[in-house]
Amino acid sequence: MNIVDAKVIVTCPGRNFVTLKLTTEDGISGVGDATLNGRELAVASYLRDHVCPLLVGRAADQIEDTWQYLYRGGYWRRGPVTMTAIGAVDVALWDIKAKVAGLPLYQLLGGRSRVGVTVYGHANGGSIPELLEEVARYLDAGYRAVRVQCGIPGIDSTYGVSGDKLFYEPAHGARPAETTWSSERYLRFIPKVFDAVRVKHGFDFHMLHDVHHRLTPIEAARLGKSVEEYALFWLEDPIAEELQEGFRIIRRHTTTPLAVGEVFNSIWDCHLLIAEQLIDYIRTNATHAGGVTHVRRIFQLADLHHVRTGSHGATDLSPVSLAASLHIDLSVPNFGIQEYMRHSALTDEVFPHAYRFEDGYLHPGEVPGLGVDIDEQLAARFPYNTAYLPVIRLVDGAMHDW
Ligand code: KDG
Ligand code: MG
Repeated sequence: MNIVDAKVIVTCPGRNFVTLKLTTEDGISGVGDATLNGRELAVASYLRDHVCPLLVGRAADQIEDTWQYLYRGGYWRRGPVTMTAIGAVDVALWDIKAKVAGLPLYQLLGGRSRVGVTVYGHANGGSIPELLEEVARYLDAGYRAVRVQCGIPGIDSTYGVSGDKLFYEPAHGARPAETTWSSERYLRFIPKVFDAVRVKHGFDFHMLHDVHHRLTPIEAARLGKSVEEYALFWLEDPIAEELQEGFRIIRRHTTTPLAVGEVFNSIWDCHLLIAEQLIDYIRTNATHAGGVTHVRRIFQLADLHHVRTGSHGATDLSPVSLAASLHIDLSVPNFGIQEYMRHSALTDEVFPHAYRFEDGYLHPGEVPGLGVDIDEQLAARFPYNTAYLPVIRLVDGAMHDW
């Protein structure tokens, strides 16, 4: 059963998404998410110009061989653009294989290991009182885990805090927005945020927080140590992550659990973090880290070293990506938690899907394959719209990690 068509669909139903759709000679199609926020067209071109011509005529059922062909065969390995492109092909092929089998994908990955996929929602507020109200909203809606992000006095814009409480969308405009950052102010204020949340809402739910790569290892160590009493489920991306050895410093000083990996694109970005048990949760996702095939390899390595999963699930990953994560989450033994930011109603219309939220869990559904499609006619009505992620500078004007 050969692939006869490989199509790249770029659409912007409120935000940009790139989708790869593969079709076989039997008329079965599969989809993969190829969205790389702020660099979407680079992946679209990589696929259109360099990968799609190689896929037509290949056997759709040889997933591992196709992965190796694109990874080893490209000579220039790894990197977000390459691995997102390979990931889209891989996920689309798994979608096809599961449809041919007539089974939801998780059945091909070993079957169900749990009743549902525990997800965390995103509560954010410009101030502590506003955040406390948002946390209440998530708990009332049945969430068992909530990420808390709060505005920091004296800093004009903080990661994860938005005016629109339903949808957090940091990518905007023809040039990156610029704001100012102060780690000193953040470090002074953020323990008060965790304290207020625990005082108001107690300890009977998982509380998470994303630092978004902004601290140095010793600052992160101090933060982790100073907030141990609030029992965070995890402290996410405390530092820029290129230097895996940097985590040894944090680990030496605190028992606050650490989660990293949304910007990683291969096992080589995290093998030391995992093998040395420097982290507790690995957040790689099938879209940016080479598809179901490669993410499962990372998660299996993690399982050997008591590291659990926590896949990235921001809204710049399409519903195709979320569905792929859910099938993996449901089946792997070392699942930890899944990020869940709701997509807009328009995005959900462009990507009709079978997954559903109930009682704090997401369920991928029982439809054969991923259980997600793309409405190509509707998608065509929303052309690509340039949008960059923001950048930040320190008070003295120096560039910092957003
Ligand atoms: O494109 C960047 C976003 O995916 C990222 O900023 C979201 O940090 C993020 C998260 O944890 O979802
Ligand atoms: Mg994050």
